[in-house]
Amino acid sequence: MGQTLTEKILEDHLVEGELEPGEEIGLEVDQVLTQDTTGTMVWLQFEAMGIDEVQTELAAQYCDHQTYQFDFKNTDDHRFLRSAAGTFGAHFSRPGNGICHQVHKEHFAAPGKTLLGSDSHTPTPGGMGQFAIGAGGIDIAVAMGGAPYYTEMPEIVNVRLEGELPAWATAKDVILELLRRLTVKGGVGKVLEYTGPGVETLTVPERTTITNMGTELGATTSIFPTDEHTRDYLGRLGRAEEYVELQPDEDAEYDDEVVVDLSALEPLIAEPSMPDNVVPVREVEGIEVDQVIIGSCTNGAFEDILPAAKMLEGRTVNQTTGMIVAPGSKQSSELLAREGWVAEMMAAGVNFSEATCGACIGNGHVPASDSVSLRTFNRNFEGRSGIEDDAVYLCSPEVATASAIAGEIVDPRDLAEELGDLEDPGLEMPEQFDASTADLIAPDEAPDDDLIKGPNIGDVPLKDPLESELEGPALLKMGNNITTDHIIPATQEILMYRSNIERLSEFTLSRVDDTFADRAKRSDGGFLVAGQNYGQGSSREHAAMCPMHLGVEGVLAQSFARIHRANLFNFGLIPLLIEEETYENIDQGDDIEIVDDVNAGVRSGQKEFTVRVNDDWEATAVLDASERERAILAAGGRLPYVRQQHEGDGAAAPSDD
Ligand code: MIC
Ligand code: SF4
Repeated sequence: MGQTLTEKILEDHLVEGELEPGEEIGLEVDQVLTQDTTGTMVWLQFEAMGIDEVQTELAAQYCDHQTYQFDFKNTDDHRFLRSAAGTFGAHFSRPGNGICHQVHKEHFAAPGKTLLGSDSHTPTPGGMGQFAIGAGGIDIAVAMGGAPYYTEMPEIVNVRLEGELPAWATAKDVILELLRRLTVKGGVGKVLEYTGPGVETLTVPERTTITNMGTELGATTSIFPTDEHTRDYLGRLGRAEEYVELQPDEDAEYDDEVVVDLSALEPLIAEPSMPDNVVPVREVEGIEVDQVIIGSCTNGAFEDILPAAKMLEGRTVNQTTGMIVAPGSKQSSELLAREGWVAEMMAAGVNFSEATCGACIGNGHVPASDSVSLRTFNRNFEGRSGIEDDAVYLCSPEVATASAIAGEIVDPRDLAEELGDLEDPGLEMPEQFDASTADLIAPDEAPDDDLIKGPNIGDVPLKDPLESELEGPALLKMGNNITTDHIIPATQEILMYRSNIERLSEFTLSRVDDTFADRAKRSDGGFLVAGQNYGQGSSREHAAMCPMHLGVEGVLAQSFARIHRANLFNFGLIPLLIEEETYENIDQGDDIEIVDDVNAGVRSGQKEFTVRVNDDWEATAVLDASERERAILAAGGRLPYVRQQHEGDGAAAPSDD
């Protein structure tokens, strides 16, 4: 039987386990990336493991999420990160140089290699044939120490692309169409592997828009084969020698198949406040638009901004609409500036931002109250833009620009008909992505060789080993699809405490119930109760670390998102699966007791635990975990576990198996 592309790359990197869906596999990690809001914990954990130097082929530290400094805290974080990159041997991308996924794509992403990143959109370079996975920070620290990355072998879905995109339909519409069909939990436990004749009609930047936003489906990763487009793109980046041909076998067998006819697509848009709320743009035409932003790691590259610039040539942005371009990388801005496009856009009424995540997580450009914001981003979770009652729509740069011109949501096909001289700008790349690398510091050029810790850099929180008796109230009952933005919001006033868990914990679940942190602190332990897909969204391990810090002992949910589930183990919180009926019958405030000896049960491989509620009724909760995950949980989390292993076998930390 032939192999899928995923199986080929995984087989090349497999150090433990078998490539059977559901089995735990250990993978060799070639590259890692981390960013500023997850990176401080990564390096503090790396330091705590006592390793002197990064062991992977390549490590890169980006400063992208929080580049507007409101006081010293984030500047301290950035200085610490520069010093950590220098001390331990990682590339350092200075604040303002761009968003990790875009800069990584430009400089380091390589077909056939594995990449692990402490950001959920790490799968972006899957569009160039890289097998890239998002994970929690401690997973990155452990991988940098040379240990394999363990995960469940996903099912492999064949996303077969047929036909060719018609005018004004874009790569963004391909992924929005998949979200419309599969929903935000449709990809959990799956790799989406793109095949079919439609693949060769898409350039690499189009493919990376699709793989980037595959994260919104909950997928482990998404990947395209490599071909002449990949070779061409690497050539333009000046890295032609890194091209490797990667294709699935013709008789490869997949676990499932989804067919998308590109020629049947039209401009689509995700309505507030979930990326799978997708409808044709024509269905929402006429809604007044207050703000338009082009940017983010999904559609913030040179190739995404240029179409907007072309559409705006000789035109202006509507007077009641503010338009911002936030480039994904400084390289993109530099190239656009050299070709004169920045000036053209400014003349049309566009404000140019520095290359940052910024507005994507409510850091600047917060929309006005009761207003509509159209963004080319990947997430529109409620409140993420920095204001609670936001109305954020997600769309392509073409739809965003057309709407900025019209001042209301408009399908560019209709605007083109009305204006008579507006043409689909298509996608154009520079001959060479030839720009300054002054903001990228290689390990052998690093100015620091010692860690610089200002007052904002706290300690890594640690938990005691798992107890035998777990009992406490249901501290909070939540619904389906609770995001990590609900658990630990990422907006400016909160983001600045990412290195200070004591302070950050005060914001835990404040978006659901602002009395939660206080109540949890005062309670002697307790549980969180949730519906389906708990913890979807980001990789931020703070969403497990902060509840742990507040004394939460476990989460009872109908299902978990992949990265958050791993983070719960990594911080010693037991993730238990409950049936819908149990979920329905538990009320907030109910007393929950796990009847069994939890520590012994977790260690011995016990799957079913009895949960007694209010000393009145009982239900079964399931711990679906590998032997390794159980050992981590019993130890009180990953760092205590790694230390235990280290002490146990005398090996250089981190021995993680
Ligand atoms: C996001 O898009 O939600 C973030 C902010 O990039 C996060 C990382 C973080 O919370 O620091 C992610 O995607 O993992
Ligand atoms: Fe940054 Fe937004 Fe991309 Fe996350 S999704 S990496 S916040 S641009």
